Amino acid sequence: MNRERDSMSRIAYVRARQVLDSRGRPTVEVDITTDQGILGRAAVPSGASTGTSEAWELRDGGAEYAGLGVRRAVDNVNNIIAPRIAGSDARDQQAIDDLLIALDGTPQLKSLGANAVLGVSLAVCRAAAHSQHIPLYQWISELAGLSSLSLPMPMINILSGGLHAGRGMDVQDFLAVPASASTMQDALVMIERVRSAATRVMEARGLTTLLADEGGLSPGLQNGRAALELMIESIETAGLIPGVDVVIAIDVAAHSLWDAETGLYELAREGRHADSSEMIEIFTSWVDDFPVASIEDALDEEDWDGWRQLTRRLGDRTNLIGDDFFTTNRERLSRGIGLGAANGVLVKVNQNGTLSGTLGVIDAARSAGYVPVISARSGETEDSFISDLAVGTDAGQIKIGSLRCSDRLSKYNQLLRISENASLPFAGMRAYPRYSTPAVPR
Ligand code: 2PG
Ligand code: MG
Repeated sequence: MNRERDSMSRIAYVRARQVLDSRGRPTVEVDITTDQGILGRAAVPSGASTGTSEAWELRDGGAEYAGLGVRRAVDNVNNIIAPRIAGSDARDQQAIDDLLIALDGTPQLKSLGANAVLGVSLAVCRAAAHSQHIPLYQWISELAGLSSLSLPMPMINILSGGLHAGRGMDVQDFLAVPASASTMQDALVMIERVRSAATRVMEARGLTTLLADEGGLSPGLQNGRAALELMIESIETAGLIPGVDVVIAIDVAAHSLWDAETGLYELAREGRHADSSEMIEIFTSWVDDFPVASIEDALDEEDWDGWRQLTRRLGDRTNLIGDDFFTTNRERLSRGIGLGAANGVLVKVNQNGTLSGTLGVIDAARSAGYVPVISARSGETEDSFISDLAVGTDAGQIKIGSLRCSDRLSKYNQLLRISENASLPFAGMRAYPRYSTPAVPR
């Protein structure tokens, strides 16, 4: 390593500020500048349906922004973290992440705030990539120790309910996966057809076409079956074949349905409660009757036994993804793997708190045969880091939101830019080994 390269990656300045996310809520943005004036900037996302074990978002309390300000986290970056990492080489991602965790000293990063820590961790990574004049995804792949990269298959929100749409439906998201797409461009063309068709179908039925937090539609339907039928009708109206061209993914976000007092899932729109085994029956009937290739957070984050039963029942037919269930946390994932609970993991950088920790979770998932899905949060910014993360880790899948709103499109557009590198293959349905296309299309 020569001296010039050395100083190019040396951190000179660290500066955090409070900016606003896609819900108009404060979040942390961090600038890292190297000795040679190269800038790495990153902004931190934020969830609405959050898992209890997520790394800790430090909020100010008080009156401004209803207590959601992040000035304390910003101060922690500027006053505590900055002097400790100034002079470090931005390419030493693992060492810097380790230092951040040690500086915080709590398991959930409660003292500095995971929003402070993550902002620095991601900005360091970008500064290192820029200072070496290589694409961010390439630098991430080097950090992850991978040589094969790919463009991920997207799962794209069409209909939303739960905490993303005023609880208009019990289930949080119904997403479309463009199964027959052979390129990233193809994938987006197909899903935009489905998204527009859904709008037309809903208008014709007199349903509201107002947007949910991630740009999906929020029809406010009474049960999951009605939403699945609307998905099928939208795919067909788009001139595509359900189960062949487009398959369905679901994010139940069951933690927000769980009533800890009764130990039951509250399906408020249906006007009933269900226990774990009744929930599993419901999902089995959906998988039997519709081309459902992936179900996320089908059960509550502490319903370990339910998850095991669910995986026994459906794990060889569909992807079962843990979001709040695993919270991008190595210990929770290892416990799930040990129990045979789920077969995939949602990966959210802010649930973990550092980039290195996130890469460790992806690696652990892959070693156990669990499929990773790199995911945005419902509160996002223009930062497109996760697009490069999905490519650089060869994750095979990404979940960003609908093809609406610039906070979502910044990430799809970054995937389009990355796809100009013709040497990168499109992952296609590689991450859905359990799904089999029906012999006779519906
Ligand atoms: C999820 C995410 C993204 P949130 O539940 O998977 O859809 O939502 O960021 O609100 O947790
Ligand atoms: Mg989820």
